[in-house]
Amino acid sequence: MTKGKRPQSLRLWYRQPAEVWEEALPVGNGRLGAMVFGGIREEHLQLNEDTLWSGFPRDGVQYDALRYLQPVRKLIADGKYKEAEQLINANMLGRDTEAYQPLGDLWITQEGLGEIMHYERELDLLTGTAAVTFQSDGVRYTREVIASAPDGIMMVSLTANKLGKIHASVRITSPHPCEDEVGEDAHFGDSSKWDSDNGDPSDKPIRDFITLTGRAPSHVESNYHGDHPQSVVYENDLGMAFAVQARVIPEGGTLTKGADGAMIISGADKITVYLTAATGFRGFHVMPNSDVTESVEACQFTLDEAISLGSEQVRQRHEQDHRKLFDRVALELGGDTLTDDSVLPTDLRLERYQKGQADLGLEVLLFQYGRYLLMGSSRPGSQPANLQGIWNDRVHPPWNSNYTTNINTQMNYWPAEVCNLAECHEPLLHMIGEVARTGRRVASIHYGAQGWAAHHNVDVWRYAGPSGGHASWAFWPLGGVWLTAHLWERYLFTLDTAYLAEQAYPLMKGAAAFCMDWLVEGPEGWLVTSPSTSPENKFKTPDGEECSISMGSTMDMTLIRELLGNCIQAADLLELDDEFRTRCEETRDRLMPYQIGRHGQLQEWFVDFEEAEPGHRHVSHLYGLYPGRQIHIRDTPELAEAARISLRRRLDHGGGHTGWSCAWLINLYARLEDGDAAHRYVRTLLSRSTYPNLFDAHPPFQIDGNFGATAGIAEMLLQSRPGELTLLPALPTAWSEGRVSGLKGHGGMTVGMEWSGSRLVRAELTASVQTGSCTIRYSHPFSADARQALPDPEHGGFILSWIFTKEQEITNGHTIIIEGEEETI
Ligand code: FUC
Repeated sequence: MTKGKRPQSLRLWYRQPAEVWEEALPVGNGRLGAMVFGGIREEHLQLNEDTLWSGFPRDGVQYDALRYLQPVRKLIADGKYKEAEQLINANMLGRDTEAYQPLGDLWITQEGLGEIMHYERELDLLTGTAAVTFQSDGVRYTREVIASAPDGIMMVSLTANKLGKIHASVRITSPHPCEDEVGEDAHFGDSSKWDSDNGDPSDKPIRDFITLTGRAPSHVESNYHGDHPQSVVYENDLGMAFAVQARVIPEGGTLTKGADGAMIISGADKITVYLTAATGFRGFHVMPNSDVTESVEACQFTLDEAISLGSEQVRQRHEQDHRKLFDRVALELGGDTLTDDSVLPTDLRLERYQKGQADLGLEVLLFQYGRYLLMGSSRPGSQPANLQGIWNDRVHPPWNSNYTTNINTQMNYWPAEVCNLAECHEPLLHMIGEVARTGRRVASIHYGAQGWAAHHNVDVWRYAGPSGGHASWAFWPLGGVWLTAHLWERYLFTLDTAYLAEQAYPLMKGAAAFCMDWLVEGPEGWLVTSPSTSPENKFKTPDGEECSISMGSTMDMTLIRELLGNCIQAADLLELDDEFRTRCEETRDRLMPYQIGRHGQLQEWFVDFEEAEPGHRHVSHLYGLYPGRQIHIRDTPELAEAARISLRRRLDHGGGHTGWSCAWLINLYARLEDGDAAHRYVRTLLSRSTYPNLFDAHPPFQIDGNFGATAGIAEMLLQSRPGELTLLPALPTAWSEGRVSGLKGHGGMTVGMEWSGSRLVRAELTASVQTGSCTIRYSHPFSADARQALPDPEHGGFILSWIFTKEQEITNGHTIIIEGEEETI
């Protein structure tokens, strides 16, 4: 739909190198990541490999915990919440997760440069390339960095527009104890044989390498208060081995070994650095290899393969693979009249925006950046994106850079399906299967329950028990339940029943089995969770004490209601498990319902407690509005209104103040179909919580806000629920002109739309399913293939039901063309 129109620029660019990490530019292939600083005399790539974590598989279950479950439940039933909390804090918590680790740093020092002119560095989202260009003594130098998924490597190319001008040294360091080895001296007359597409790798002496090997910490102990004298522990023969290898291929010039583990290249026309890494990770349940040999061999193998292709082919293969995913969704806002703000460097553009200037192109950039980051940190076969995606420079990262499953990990994947990156969702879906395995023992030993349970923190070892610390965050056995929503969502987008039967349903069923055992009878015979928290929030007890523990938090009840409903539907579809299905139904009917509190708000706890922090950043009780679908402005208007009031109260008390929390607001207001409010929080996020490299700030960096923003922008343009697609449900006034293509809806729909004067002009819906029906909804009149949409007298707006048939597929390939119509009043 974008044919013939000028595409808005999709690059981040700057006129100076990054001084700090939050200014550097990320590249990633799902497994390997780098932050590119773009220094002039010294280029710095801070490196990551996604399996490099501290620790090893350790039993985390607390055999003692179950002793306290009944006493705690009794205290709660007696209204002694604070005592219950104290008992949990003392006896029912666990230990913290291990920490995601930095790998190392690649340094390329460029010698022989004079005065520098015309410096620029950029990240081109379209091609997935970070680049630096500058001029010195009449020579134009260029560096390009890519992280290639098809070839499993990173590649840095240094070129100049005059021959023999590149003098550089290359070295690798690591924050971990390590050793390096540099290949022997070599001199190359005919450099072409080092980088040809036809070369046989076995002919090439492997003397141009730097290999750095080491081991990750055997443990990183939480040290929020800085009171642990040795929180990072390296023990002999424990801890995951890793290897990083770089091979430096110059064209022309000489290559010698430097004194400090560096490789020195003089007078080259071009230098290509191929880099890869491997670790001793062998699976979440297996001791990692602490010996580096296999990791080194893996690096050598990967680099041999890539070098045999040659730099040009590697680059082409990368770009092709990158564009195959990235190009699926195009978004433009502002129409042809938009001034091209991309003539301004991104940091200055952001500053201007923060002062109140409009810049729709920057909002588009934020949207597409989220897609870029998901592609960079989560690809089939990789680990899921953690709190920092894949990019972390600290041995002791904030919150261990782990998988925080009481909002953050899930938010990372909100954009995956709707933004047409379904394969990037896979690492999360795969992780759920692994957490279900560790979580089975947790359910049984901690709670005497069947099925599986996970709490709010998970790591590469799939720790599923409660963390240490305080019950308000650590005691939340419903993390796994929330994760299973992603399995069902994947089904709704694809309608793939084989996937549902083989992967999703067994895991959903296990989580539901836990829930049904976990529920107890509460007030008025309703089934409730007990003990229960509303993630990280606290209420005031009748004695005025701040407390997190009670029963039946709205979040818990919502998640369980949703999961049981999903299981019922799945069992129906798959024609399985009659008895289990009936149990799900009977349980669901007895769950404590939503309650509306004294302010008209959606109640967060089973009693209308006073909130300890009314502006708290979590809005867990609004899960049913987004990402859940139990609360809907048309189906449950009273609950939607109560949710709106809850949201208002949170904001009036300073809520939404951090990156991810603000990003959640965009999605919630999109579901309330309040486009201007949703847009206000797009603006707030960019103005208040965004670093110069457009990374989300939850100080320091946390990637969830980037992903939440991308999902929110999509949610403003298209909403799906089973059997219904709503077009432009929350279009803000500021986005009166625009077009989007490639968004995904439930039921295998791909949606493109063009609008002008805040009204839909044309939409194109293509279904990948064979048969089925879908209601298309839009707030104004429209027609589809000469059929007029009908007014919806009950809810307002216009609807049109479409039935897909085999015959229709033959004539139009299941594409529906929709046209916006004039209002006829
Ligand atoms: C949740 C949030 C914190 C932080 C952490 C990683 O616990 O409450 O703000 O984002 O995750």
